[in-house]
Amino acid sequence: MTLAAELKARAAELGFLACGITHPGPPPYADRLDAWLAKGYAGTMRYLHRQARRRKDPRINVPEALSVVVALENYYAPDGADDREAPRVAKYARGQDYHRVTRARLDRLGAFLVQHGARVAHSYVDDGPVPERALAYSAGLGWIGKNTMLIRPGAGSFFFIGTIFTDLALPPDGPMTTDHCGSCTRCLDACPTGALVEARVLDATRCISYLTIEQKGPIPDELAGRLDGWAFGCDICNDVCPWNERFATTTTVAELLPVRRLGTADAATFDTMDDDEFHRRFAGTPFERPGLRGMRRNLRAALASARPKGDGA
Ligand code: B12
Ligand code: SF4
Ligand code: SF4
Repeated sequence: MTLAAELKARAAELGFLACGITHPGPPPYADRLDAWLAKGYAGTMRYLHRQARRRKDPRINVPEALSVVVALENYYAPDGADDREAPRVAKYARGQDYHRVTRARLDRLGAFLVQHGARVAHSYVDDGPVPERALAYSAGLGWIGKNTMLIRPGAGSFFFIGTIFTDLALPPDGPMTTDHCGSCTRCLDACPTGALVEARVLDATRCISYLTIEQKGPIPDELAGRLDGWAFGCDICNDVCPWNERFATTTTVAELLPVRRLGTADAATFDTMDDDEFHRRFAGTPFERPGLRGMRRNLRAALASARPKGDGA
């Protein structure tokens, strides 16, 4: 077996959904990032402007790197009845923190590379200036859907993308050039805030995920009424995708199974909670990012925007 084949077998053994290899040089479609930033679609995520040079040439992050190993980590578990009621939490945030869980598993894959002669095996998962979808695309792991997600045939898109930059020269996989969206426009039609302004272009400043997690200020009135009950993140453009409906299967990673949801009672609880209690209850969870003030804002807006039960929501 070649080293690349052994590596992919090791990734499967560790429970990763798929693993591919690409090179760390500039991806040919880096101009899409410039166009997106120029339109102001990053909103207050200024770090995306600051990191643009590194995202357009990921090798700058780890100059010794000759290859990037990309691994997909399934986080899917089906919604229970409570998950469909406001206040809703996106699936990716219901389990333990993936920055820790997935990073630790990537490091185990990195250890395999070191055992086979690598001196460098640096892993990232949503914690560095790394264009993760672009690298996963180049590594042949899926195509970029009209909802901007990396989608994998036979698997869907409910996974995290992790990368390992290594100084081993591994044979790169080719990109998947076929567009499997065809004439489907379900995600574009379903987005309640019109954030998918055209196929494969997302205006983050309109996206519920950005409004409830990334930005600090009040949610603009025009959009607050359209949250459809979401209090943290949003899964709509993934949930409606036929590739997820058909192929999403429950994760085998126990730590990513759901442990976190918000009951309706939490709206009042957040209003009366102080910072100490918030920290005690939610330290180390994704809710730390918006913080207590952000979660108060989100809960109020989510409940106010929820459709009445039985309204097909
Ligand atoms: C900023 C960010 C956001 C922003 C903006 C999202 C966006 N679509 O740009 C907000 C807060 C809205 C967001 C939301 C979500 N996010 Co987010 N996010 C990121 C982050 C940190 C950077 C993304 C970025 O650079 N965006 C700018 C655009 C221009 O870049 P891009 O989408 O990556 O597109 C590149 C390539 O896809 C390629 N490309 C684009 N179109 C095309 C078309 C063709 C034909 C080709 C060849 C290439 C190509 O070029 C682009 C430039 O490099 C990444 C992690 C990372 N380090 O990359 C996670 C990441 C993209 N997010 C992720 C997730 C899970 C989510 C949510 C599902 C969470 C949730 N449930 O609320 C939603 C999904 C919303 C959506 N439809 O995208 C995952 C996506 C996994 C996947 N299967 O694709 C990532 C990779 C994190 C991770 N490590 O797993 N996110
Ligand atoms: S995550 Fe929700 S708000 Fe954002 S683009 Fe998808 S459907 Fe629209
Ligand atoms: S819902 Fe349809 S158009 Fe949107 S990403 Fe999925 S297959 Fe593509």
